Amino acid sequence: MLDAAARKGVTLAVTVFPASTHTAEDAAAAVGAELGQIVKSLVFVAVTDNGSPDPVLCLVSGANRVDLARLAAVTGKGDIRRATAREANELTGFTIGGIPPIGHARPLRVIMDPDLGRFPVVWAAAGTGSAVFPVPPGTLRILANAEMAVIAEDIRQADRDQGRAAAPNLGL
Ligand code: 5CA
Repeated sequence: MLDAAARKGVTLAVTVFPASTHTAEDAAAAVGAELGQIVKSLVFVAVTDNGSPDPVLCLVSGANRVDLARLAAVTGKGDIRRATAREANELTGFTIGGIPPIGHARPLRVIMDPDLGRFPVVWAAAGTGSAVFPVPPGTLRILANAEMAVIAEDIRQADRDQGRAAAPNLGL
């Protein structure tokens, strides 16, 4: 993963925590960042005609949830679902909770949630469930060769958890 960044001229500084950074909530607590500042690296698969899973990696703000209909529209793959833990491991070479946004076993199509761009720096998993690294979202997009597209549900998970309504859509 560090090699993948170095090949593009970027040096990443990994922080290893004594506590778990397995989930976005864990990582936010360990780093002292907002939940929205944590990058979730979520693997989805579309089923192809020959039956082999066609993977898509979504880099999603920790406060957001992926909307499968939006992901299907963005990718043009109608039949898309969350990868199982086993599939995610086979497709990336990493285990859930530590899947990094770059440096996978083989190249994956990557879609990035624009909400990550609201922060000067975001934190992503560095290959294990206790290691993360900070990166400006624009740099992450370049390193991951990611397409930016709205793939999250409209209501942020943080608002849902706290029973708040979504911000009104004023059509602006
Ligand atoms: N290290 C943290 C923050 S950088 C991290 O990797 N977060 S994560 O969101 O990218 O990975 C955890 C996510 O994996 C969970 O939000 C959950 O959506 C997903 N997940 C957990 N268990 C499974 C499973 N059995 N199958 C598919 N997805 C799973």
